[in-house]
Amino acid sequence: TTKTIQSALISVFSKEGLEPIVRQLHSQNVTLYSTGGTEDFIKNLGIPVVPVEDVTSYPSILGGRVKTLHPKVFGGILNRQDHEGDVAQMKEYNIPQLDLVIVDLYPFEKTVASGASEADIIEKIDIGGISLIRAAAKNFKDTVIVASVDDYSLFLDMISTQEGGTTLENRKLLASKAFHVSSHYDGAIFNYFNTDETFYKESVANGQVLRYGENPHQKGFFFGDFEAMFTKLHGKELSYNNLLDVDAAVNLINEFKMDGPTFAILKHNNACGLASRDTIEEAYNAALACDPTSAFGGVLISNKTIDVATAMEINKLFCEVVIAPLYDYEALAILQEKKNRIILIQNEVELPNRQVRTCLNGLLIQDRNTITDNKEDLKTVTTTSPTEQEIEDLIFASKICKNTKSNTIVFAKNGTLLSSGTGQTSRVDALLQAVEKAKHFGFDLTGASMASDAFFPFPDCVALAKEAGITAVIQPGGSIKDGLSIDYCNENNLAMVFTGTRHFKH
Ligand code: 93A
Repeated sequence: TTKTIQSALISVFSKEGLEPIVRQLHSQNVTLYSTGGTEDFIKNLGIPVVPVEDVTSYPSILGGRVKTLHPKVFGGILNRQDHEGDVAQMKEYNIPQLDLVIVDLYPFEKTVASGASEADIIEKIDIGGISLIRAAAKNFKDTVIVASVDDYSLFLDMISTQEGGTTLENRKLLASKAFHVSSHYDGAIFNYFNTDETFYKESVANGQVLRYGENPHQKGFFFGDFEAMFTKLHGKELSYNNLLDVDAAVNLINEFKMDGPTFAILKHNNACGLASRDTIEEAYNAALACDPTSAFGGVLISNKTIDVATAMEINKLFCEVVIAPLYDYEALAILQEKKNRIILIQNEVELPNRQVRTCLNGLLIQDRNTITDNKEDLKTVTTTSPTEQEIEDLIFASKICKNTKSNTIVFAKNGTLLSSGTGQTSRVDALLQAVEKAKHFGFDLTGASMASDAFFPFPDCVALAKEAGITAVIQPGGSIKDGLSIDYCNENNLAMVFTGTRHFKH
């Protein structure tokens, strides 16, 4: 069933596209009510129109800020026609029925974009219009709302095919479009008010203010419970970059929780040294030897208590942060000799299961990568099987690989990271970088193992690895060209295992 329209309130900022609607409504004998500018426009078309002032018995006041905000207007829109009390009050207060509301809001966004002054922008916050839209949309059972020029043709189609009337379905659809307009409009106003300054003021209240962000010209905050994860024993305030490195370090060392003494050195969130040995001092020295150049100013992390001997070795190096589960009393005294060095105890606290980062104008959320490759997951795909030592080294290399920026290739031998290629745009580049680094720091890759965070798209990686002296390879597998890499390995006595788990990290 359609409901005919007998009266309409029209209040539009832009008069564009309005003429055909007004003419159509006039031809249907609809009584038109209107505000100042719109009223003039309709009058100029030679169509009769009632000024809204005649309804309210009030002029437009406060420079137009209050023109439709009146019980006689809102009563006409919000009354329920099947409600006895409403019907009685409409009579009692002499409120005219308003069946249709057409609004085009003050152009708030356009005014902001034009670079207008704050006063001009504030004046373009439509109050009456948005209220008309919300009221008419709320009462869609009885009232039709056209809240945007974009809906003019839809509305005209509706009434011209239904003898000037609308169905309940029509009105509900227009109401939903109207709330879209109003929510977008208020969203734009919120965005205007929610400047960086208000954002940062809120952040100061809730987060930890950092000296700056990634660079000195960027502000930075940390939201989290640092004290739950670490006991800070010494040193300056942690910076934004320190926190990122500490995060990378903790994720990395957690892979070696169950292993013997293991020490890692990180720079720019990647391991530049990592080794497992019988003592933590030996592990530290082996980790440092991997790339002593990068280790300068790095973040150091140990999976075991740091003793005096290790502390004395560490003291020879300039490093930003040292993290360990515990420190021998005298070892701590030694490490504290450097005033700024940050010394942290890593408490036994699980990291959250979800990872969040901004992306475009929203967020990306994902589960933490909790899969650590282990012996049981390995599937040998070559005729040559890896030796027991190689299996150890493959797992060892894979744990480092998982915690290094993609694309990455890791070379390891006897529980030592020999070199890696990190954050390269091609896997071959990562491999070549790793080969070069190993050469540069005097490592012989003969008999070493190689880990790759993702599959090899072509057999070039295994060929280059073989040339460098690699004898065992670990990778997820899953390329359509896996067969070519496997064939190459078989022809050249390389052992290769598949894990089935990709370890991208970006
Ligand atoms: O300043 S307002 O927020 N106060 C009002 O009471 C009011 N009523 C309608 N702006 C108000 N309007 C807006 O005026 C409408 O949303 C429309 O954008 C404009 C139409 O004014 P005119 O018909 O005088 O050109």
